[in-house]
Amino acid sequence: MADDGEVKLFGTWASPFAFRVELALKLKGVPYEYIQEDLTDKSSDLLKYNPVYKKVPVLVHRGRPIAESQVILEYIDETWKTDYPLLPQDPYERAMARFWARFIDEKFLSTSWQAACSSSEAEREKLIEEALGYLKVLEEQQHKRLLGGNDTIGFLEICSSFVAYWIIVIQEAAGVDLLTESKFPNLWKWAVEFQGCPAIKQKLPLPEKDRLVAFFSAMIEKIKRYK
Ligand SMILES: N[C@@H](CCC(=O)N[C@@H](CS)C(=O)NCC(=O)O)C(=O)O
Repeated sequence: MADDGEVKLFGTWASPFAFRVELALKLKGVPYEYIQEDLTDKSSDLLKYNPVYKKVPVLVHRGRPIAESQVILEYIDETWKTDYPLLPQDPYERAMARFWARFIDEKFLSTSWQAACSSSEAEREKLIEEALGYLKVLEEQQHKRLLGGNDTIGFLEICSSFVAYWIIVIQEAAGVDLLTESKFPNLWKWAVEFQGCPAIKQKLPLPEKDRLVAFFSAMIEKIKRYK
């Protein structure tokens, strides 16, 4: 694909949100420059481009910044209309993809991360119960939509990479049990498929698990110390 103006992605290697954007750019075949941020010492460019949240990922296209991974994915899909659409063409299916992606971020992701970082046993148990409830919803209703029985990776699958991979890493780092094969066989099977999916292996391999576990263990310990 021709270079459609300058594209820069501010991210960091362990971020599930930056991974989403990088995978979308790779699937679309959009050339970009990756700027690796150190979140303990954020660059002045990151603070300039995302003054509201001061977080990665930020996509800068022709000098204009866009923050928030789901917003960025939609921008990418609308800007680079290649033969690889990320969102479904059908309006109802498109609405469903957005609905479930939002459910994953606003419900499961935030609750499971709080559970991983909680230093109070009682609070942690409560959050684990809540997160398991969200997984039950995904297990019963959602695994069929994910991957859809083929190797297509679209908006929802990209956003679901947190469930298919990062949560398995984070729960190991934090010593909590959330997504397990015995509790959620459908989701587990789908997560294994997702990790082995050729499109991911070829375009953007998932970050190495041991390295991620070590990274998140250290991060979780640090967060607990400062609570
Ligand atoms: N809702 C945001 C979440 C982004 C986010 O939490 N990024 C983390 C890295 S995984 C970050 O930059 N954290 C830095 C900070 O909180 O100071 C998205 O979807 O992009």
